[in-house]
Amino acid sequence: MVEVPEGVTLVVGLGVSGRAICRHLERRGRPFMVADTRAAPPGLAEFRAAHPGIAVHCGPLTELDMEPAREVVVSPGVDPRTPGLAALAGRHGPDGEPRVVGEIALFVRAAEAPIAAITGANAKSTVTTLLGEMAAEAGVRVAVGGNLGTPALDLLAERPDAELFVLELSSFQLETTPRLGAESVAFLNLSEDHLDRHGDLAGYRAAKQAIFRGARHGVVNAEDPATWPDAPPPALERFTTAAPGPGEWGIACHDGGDGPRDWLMHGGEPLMPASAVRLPGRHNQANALAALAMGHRLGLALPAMRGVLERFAGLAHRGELVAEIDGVRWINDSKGTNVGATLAAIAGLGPTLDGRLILLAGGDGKGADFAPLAPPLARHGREAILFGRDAGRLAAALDGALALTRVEDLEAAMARAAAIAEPGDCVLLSPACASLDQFPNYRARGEAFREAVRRLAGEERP
Ligand code: UMA
Ligand code: ADP
Repeated sequence: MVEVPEGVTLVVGLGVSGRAICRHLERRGRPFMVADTRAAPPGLAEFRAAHPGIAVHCGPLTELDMEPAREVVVSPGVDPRTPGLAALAGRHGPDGEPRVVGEIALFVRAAEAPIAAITGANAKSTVTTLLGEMAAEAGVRVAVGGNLGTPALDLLAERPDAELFVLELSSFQLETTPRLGAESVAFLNLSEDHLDRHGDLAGYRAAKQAIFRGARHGVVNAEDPATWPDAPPPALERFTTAAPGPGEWGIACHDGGDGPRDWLMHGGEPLMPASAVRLPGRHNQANALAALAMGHRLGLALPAMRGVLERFAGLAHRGELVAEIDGVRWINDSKGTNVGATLAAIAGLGPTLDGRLILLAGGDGKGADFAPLAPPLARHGREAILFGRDAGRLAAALDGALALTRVEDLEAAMARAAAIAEPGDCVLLSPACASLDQFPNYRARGEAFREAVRRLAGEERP
């Protein structure tokens, strides 16, 4: 048994978040040690070289006596129910703080500017980026990060002058945040994801509900009651893709002088034509409304917010058109890592096609039910080409809906897609699964797709 020295903070996980936690503790002069459940985490030698005096424990957490630790700060990927941690999780120290917390708990204690935070099963990165851009456009010194981009604790050091923090927060991060105390929060939508960690949808929802703790303003999805708070903040607003009720953010027919068409609305106030939002699809208009609702609360000027919505073309790996080759569009939606995201991609694309959809899907399904994909694929799909760990479960769920082919990996899936695609078709990588069984992360999967598309383009047009 290795004993954590009395009063020392234990950092669990030597990844992106764990390293940010170490840097933060170092800046604050707080003694700490590190544990990682892997025998040899990548980058360990570099970490030891950069932090010569810091003890690092590699291996099961049950080998550690954490009792004397001042507190334990876990990385998002580490389940507080992990053997070795579970006994301490849920207990509180003399200061009333839980003994086991995450990176965001440390951030909340140290941050001096207001926080705007976004969670949901999907669209977090898109809405976080939109709101961050809107704030910057409106002249606010804003720092953007969290689950996306720069880890939250690094923002404190990189942007000491920040007037506003805009954070994307995952269920993993929220689960270990006792009280966020944000100025404005949004819970965008809920569909199955991370069930391997949270057990069921109720567990996943409960983790995300933590975003409302101490919030002064909340934005939720009128069409998705799972996003509504159990304990509502003092101010609560709703967005909808239907006509808005009083005070709601929605979409309604309005004549702005050039004939009646759909406009984004705040109650009865027209904000901008829906078609002026550059991101495609109804789901992105919902994302725009959520960002507008938060921005409005934060005092951002409407023209600045409108300008961002008119020009923002989307993040890489989210419905990204990589190329059109011989009339076939190749779209990289590698960030479609759950069923809800893939459904949104199919719903957005399907009706726009002259031909049919060829879906490339598979990977680690995280325990999700793939059955909801069958009806829209029956309507729009030519074939689903399945790869990775859960190809078999996907095939079982889609059986009878459309033609299915199982292959080993993404490369083989793309070769098959190139062979069967007809002009007017769209080849969509939206895997409904995490990538981790075959790739380091979703970005690497998206890059592999892009590379292969470039090679195909080269072959077709020498
Ligand atoms: N580790 C253990 N034991 C475990 C699990 C992990 O020791 O049981 C160790 C790993 O060996 C590794 C480290 O912890 O050394 C990795 O930690 P991590 O899995 O928490 O990942 P980080 O590299 O710290 O990145 C995390 C987020 N990752 C996850 O939540 C899985 C990043 O979100 C985030 O950007 C980063 O912190 C900064 O805040 C990525 C993500 O995939 C983008 N998030 C999920 C998602 O969006 O669906 C939630
Ligand atoms: P997150 O950070 O929550 O994963 P992203 O903005 O990165 O969200 O988008 C992830 C996936 O969700 C992408 O595949 C995207 O096409 C899809 N998506 C975007 N907006 C929505 C929405 N409103 N509902 C469902 N899926 C969406």
